[in-house]
Amino acid sequence: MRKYSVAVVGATGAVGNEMIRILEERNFPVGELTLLASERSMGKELTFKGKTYPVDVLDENSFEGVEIGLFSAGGSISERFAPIAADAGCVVVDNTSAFRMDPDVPLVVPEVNPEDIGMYQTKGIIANPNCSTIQMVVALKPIHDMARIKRIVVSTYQAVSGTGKAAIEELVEQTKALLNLEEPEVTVYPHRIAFNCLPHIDVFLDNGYTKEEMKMVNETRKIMNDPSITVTATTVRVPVFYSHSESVNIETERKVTADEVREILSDAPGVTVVDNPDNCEYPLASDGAGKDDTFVGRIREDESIPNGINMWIVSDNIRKGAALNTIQIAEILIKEYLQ
Ligand code: NAP
Ligand code: 3JM
Repeated sequence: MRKYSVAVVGATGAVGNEMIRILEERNFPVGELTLLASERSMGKELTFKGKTYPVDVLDENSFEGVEIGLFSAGGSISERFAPIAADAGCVVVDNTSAFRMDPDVPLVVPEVNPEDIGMYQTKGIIANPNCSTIQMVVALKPIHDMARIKRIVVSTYQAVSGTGKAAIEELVEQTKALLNLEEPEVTVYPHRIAFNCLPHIDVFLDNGYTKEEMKMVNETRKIMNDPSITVTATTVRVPVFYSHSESVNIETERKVTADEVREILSDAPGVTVVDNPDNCEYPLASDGAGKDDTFVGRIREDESIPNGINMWIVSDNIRKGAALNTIQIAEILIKEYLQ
C-alpha cells in the first residue's frame, strides 16, 4: 500500500499528541513523519510506532515533500502556515477555527458530510469543526434526515483539555491547592476552574455571545448544509479533564417520538445510545474519555412544544472532537483523492 509523508503541526500539544497516537492506532499509512512545534520544543523527541522522532521548529520550509499536514497549533499559526503548506503541494487538515467558515474550504465530519471533502482542491485546505459542534452534529444528522430539525437549543459542559495542556495542568494544580487549603493560582482562565463552572469559552463578541457559542451556530449550518436551522448556544467550561457533555433540545418539523430517536440513533454511524435511566445508565464524561463514539442518552420528548426532543450527548473532545475526526478526514482523503 502507498504511504504518505505526513506532518503534525503542534505535535507536542494535547491534540497533536493524540493525533500521533491515533495515526498509530489506526495504522494510517505514514511514510515520512515530520513533527513540528515552536522553539520551546527544540530538542524534544516523540515516539511513533516504537521509533523516536525529533520535534522540529515550524518554519516556511517545513512542508517541502509533505503530502498531508495535520494542523493544531492555534488559529494564527494556521492562518500563516496553512497557505504556505498548500502552496508546497501539501493538503492541510486544519483543527483551528481559522478557515472553517471560508466558503472555499470544506468543513467536514465524516459521518455527516464526507462528500464535501472533494472541495478541498480549491485551497488545499480542509477544516475540522469545533469539538462541541462535531459531537452534536454526529448525533443530530440522522434525526435531521428523518424529521428536519428547525431549531437547536444547546448548553455545553466542556472539559479543560479543550484549552490544551496548560489548562489540564491548571485544573490539577488548583484542585491540589484548594484541597490543601491554599490559594489557587489563576492563569489560564479569567477565574478559578477547580470546583467551578465558567459560562465563558473563547472571547465575547458584540452580540453578547462568546465566539465558541457562535462557532456552534455557524458551523452546524455549514456542516448540515442547511442555513435554515436556527441554533442558540451557551458554552460552559467545567472542571472535567476529558469529554464534553451537552444538553441539547431540538424542535423538528415532523413529530418524532423518543423511541423513534432511540431506534434511528442505534443504527447511526459513530453513535452509541446509552439510555436506561432505570439502571442509572446515561452517557458520562468519565465513560466517554478515550473512546471514539459519541454517546447519547436521556432521550425524551419535550412536553412544552408539539415536536421537541431533549437529549444528553457526550464525546471525547480530544478524540472525536479533534484528533480522531481529523484523521478520519485524512483517511477519506487518501482513499478517494490521493491514491
Ligand atoms: P496545546 O496543548 O496548548 O498545544 C499547542 C501546540 O501548538 C503545541 O504543540 C505548541 O508547541 C504549538 N505551538 C504553539 N505556538 C506555536 C508556534 N508559534 N509555532 C509552532 N507551534 C506552536 O493546545 P491544543 O489543545 O493541542 O490545541 C492546539 C490548537 O488546536 C488550538 O489552539 C485550537 O486551534 C485547535 N483545537 C481544536 C479543537 C477542535 O475542537 N477541533 C480542539 C482543541 C484544539 P510548543 O509545545 O512548542 O509550545
Ligand atoms: C479550540 O489560536 C487560538 O486562539 C486557538 C483558540 C482555540 C480554538 C480555535 O478557535 O481555533 C482553542 C481551542 C479552538 C477551536 O477548535 O475552535
